[in-house]
Amino acid sequence: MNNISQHPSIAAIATPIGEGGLAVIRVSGKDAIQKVRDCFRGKNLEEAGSHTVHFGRIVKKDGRVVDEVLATVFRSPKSYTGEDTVEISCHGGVLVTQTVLETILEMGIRSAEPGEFTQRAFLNGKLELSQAEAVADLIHAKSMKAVDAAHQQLEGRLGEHIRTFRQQIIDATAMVELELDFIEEDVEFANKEQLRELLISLNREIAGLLDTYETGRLVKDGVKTVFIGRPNAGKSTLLNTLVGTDRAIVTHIAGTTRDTIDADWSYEGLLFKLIDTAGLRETDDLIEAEGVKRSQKAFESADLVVYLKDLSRPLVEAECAEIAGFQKRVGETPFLLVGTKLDLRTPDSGEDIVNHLDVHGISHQKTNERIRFDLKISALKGENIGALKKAMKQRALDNKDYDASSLLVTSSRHRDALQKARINIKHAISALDQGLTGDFLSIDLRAALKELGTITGEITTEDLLDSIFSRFCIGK
Ligand SMILES: Nc1nc2c(ncn2[C@@H]2O[C@H](COP(=O)(O)OP(=O)(O)OP(=O)(O)O)[C@@H](O)[C@H]2O)c(=O)[nH]1
Ligand SMILES: [Mg+2]
Repeated sequence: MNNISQHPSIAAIATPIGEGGLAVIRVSGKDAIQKVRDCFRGKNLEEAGSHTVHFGRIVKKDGRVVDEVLATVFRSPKSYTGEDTVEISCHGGVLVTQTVLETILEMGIRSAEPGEFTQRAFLNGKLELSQAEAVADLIHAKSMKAVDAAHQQLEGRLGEHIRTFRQQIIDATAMVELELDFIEEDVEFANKEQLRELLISLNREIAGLLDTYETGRLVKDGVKTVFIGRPNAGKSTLLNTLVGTDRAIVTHIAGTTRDTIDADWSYEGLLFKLIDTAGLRETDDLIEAEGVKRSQKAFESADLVVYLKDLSRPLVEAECAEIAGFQKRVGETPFLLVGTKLDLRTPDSGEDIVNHLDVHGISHQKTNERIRFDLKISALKGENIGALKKAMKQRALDNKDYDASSLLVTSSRHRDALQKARINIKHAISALDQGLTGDFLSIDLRAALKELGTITGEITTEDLLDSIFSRFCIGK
């Protein structure tokens, strides 16, 4: 590592604030080892080798012992940040930990900003930007699938793809620009057909990566799943059944749930952010009316909508229209129509609505598939709950599942950059097809190169780095 720069030292508590067996304080920077040595009674840390651990005491300037600790020394460049680093493991009390940190700060070290250690690691070339972002994703991961996706990115697999794309564009740009240099001589260096093939294949590969984003986003953030339906349909009962606790109040009274209720639930490694809502109905009750408004709002931002219809009640035309309305409004959003209280089903619950309406002379066209249930369940008896879980996952991921080794684009920042790069490549292809001169091609190719460079961090701005690293916790 030859591009390491050591900045003024920073320190922060790297473990969560709270009582625990141990806490870790991280100190990194050009005089980190010397400054910690000044408040450490034990081995002279300035003489300690890299990756060695030393028992000692942290002592205030007035000689008061703060705690017995273990200090691990990492010497530049072999540390997380690339700088000289000391990690101090102390007893995990809130006050003890804070006093150890304070003592270190009193030696003339400043507190680290959120993500500053990782930012230094990036600036010192220890991590690419997409890898640094994966560190935050890993910390925030709430499901095993999110952990897997973060690991793939942390291992640099996204970076590898991006570097390959960039290299191909650099080669293409070089061909085009070389030709421009010799424009007077009418020399053709770039084989147009070869160049076109290269750009088309790049376009396809970027599109392939972009295709993983929808799944990647759901894997990383969780599937926002909204249960809607009429009062008493069994929405809260289903939420409680899935999460396995009495999270939401359930009663036989219609209109029990007034506000939206959230609960996290994982299925086969995928996080679902379940949202139970107030049953939909016209009401004069101010509180309930506000609840119904919130149900609608939750519905609008859902990744998966589950409409619950009580099978113990006859289907009325108004609900039939309501279901059709929802199916229309969800558009592309995955939707499941689920019949509930299967154990209490009545013959005219809507299951056979097509036939039922036929008897009354209403045309097939109007009712066609409007009330075809995806599933019928009894949350109370546990009937078909396994099938529902499976259907929720399949519908949310559009039947696409990925294993732990799949590379997924999980960040909207990366998606945006890939989309822009792709647009530039498409422009370059049409410039080629229209027989435009190389300088047009070169502009498009360079723009694509720049977009891809922002993913790995070859191209950055201060604002971009600030917005990325402010997502981190202090001490990371
Ligand atoms: N027999 C039977 N009863 C059920 C089932 N699911 C829910 N119930 C009952 O139906 C009633 C209403 O259930 P809730 O879960 O509160 O219904 P909800 O859709 O949340 O109702 P609101 O909050 O009023 O919108 C309760 O008495 C539940 O015990 C089921 O599968 N079978
Ligand atoms: Mg409820």
